[in-house]
Amino acid sequence: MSSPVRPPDIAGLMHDRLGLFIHFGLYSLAGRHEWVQSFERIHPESYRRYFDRFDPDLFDAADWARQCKQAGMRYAVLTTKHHEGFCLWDSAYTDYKITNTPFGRDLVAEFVTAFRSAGIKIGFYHSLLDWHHPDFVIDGHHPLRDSPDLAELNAGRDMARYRAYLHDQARELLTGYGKIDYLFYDFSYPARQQPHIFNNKGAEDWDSAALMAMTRELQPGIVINDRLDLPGDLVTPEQYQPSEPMRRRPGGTQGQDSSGELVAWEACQTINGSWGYFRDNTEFKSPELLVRMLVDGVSKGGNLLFNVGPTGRGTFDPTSAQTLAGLGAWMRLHERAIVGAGPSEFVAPPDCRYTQRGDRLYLHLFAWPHQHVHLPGLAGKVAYAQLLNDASEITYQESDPDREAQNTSMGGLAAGTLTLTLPTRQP
Ligand code: FHN
Repeated sequence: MSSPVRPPDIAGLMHDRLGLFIHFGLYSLAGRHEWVQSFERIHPESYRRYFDRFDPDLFDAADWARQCKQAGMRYAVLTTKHHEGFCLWDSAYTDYKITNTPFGRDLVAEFVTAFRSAGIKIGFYHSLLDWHHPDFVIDGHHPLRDSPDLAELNAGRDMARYRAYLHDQARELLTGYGKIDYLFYDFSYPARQQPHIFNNKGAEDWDSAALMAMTRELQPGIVINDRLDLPGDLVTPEQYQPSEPMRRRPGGTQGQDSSGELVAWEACQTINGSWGYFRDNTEFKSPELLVRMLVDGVSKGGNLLFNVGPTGRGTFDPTSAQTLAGLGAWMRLHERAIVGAGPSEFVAPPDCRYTQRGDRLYLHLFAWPHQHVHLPGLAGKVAYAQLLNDASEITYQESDPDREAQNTSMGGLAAGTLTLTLPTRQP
């Protein structure tokens, strides 16, 4: 009888609030999207040109970890294998792996060593799709989907053999690299979700129940996402910000309604519109926008996982590096309003968000200078107020209960985040 599996450490991951997503693979050499093989229907023999030239000679896991930590990020999620099927570790189950390229090293091992020694939690992204594997049944996403001999190609493919490969590789990753904190499997497209895609794939195709059980058994406490076509430990909205705290509807589906119980969620977001390195994409989100997305997310009980797609040389491009550095400059002064913080019971004023950690209520001003900010419901509850960035005191007035609704008013604000100490405890 195996020992009971330890529950996932969801609270620990949600405490961290901010993580780094890293999409790196052969597509990084194409420099125009991680789906380039599918979008351009590149035949595997032609796509081999990237494998033969894959040599990120400037890759330095310690430098990635340093930039991640300086950005205030507490966990990182690396693509061990994306849909292209190329493995960033020395897998025993395929030759389509990084150790057979000119680079020749196990990048996953170096990532784990460097990030763990930097005190950053380890997350693995692992693709359920595999456009390289000979048994993966060609579907509506596959690069060979328009082949004239599609039926003949699929006749020899065996998803049972593919499932064994999928589980064997997951086991390699879950047993060969020490403690893994988070597994981001990606992604399922059952007919009910993507009816327009032929040869859909869902929980049965992956044997998701067995994959989740194995994951939990091999990595006690690991957090698993919600893309195995089964309910996960957290919900992972992609490229959008939920407008309300997320809830799990009866029956396990997730969404934003008033019925289900609150559920942990993590929004994954690109910083320039592309997950993989995209040379010609200049549409970067500013550090200020990333801060607002982060504050907004935490105010609704969620995490933010911001993505970088390293170049084919193995570095973060200059704009991505600058963006992370700008986020880190804000986090250095405001971390306590984010890490370990969450939603408040109080309703924030317009153009503001509240995050709360214990007896500290953080008022984030998204528009200023505010000449006057009314804080409904806080009259008599604020013991002290200061700007978070420099700890300078903020004076405020309590309204007269006989003359108007109970209000605490802040005058002459000029900066982004205030710390309001709620009970009568002196700071
Ligand atoms: O198809 C992938 C995509 O390339 C990227 O990895 C994102 C990240 O969450 N997941 C899938 C799309 O939902």
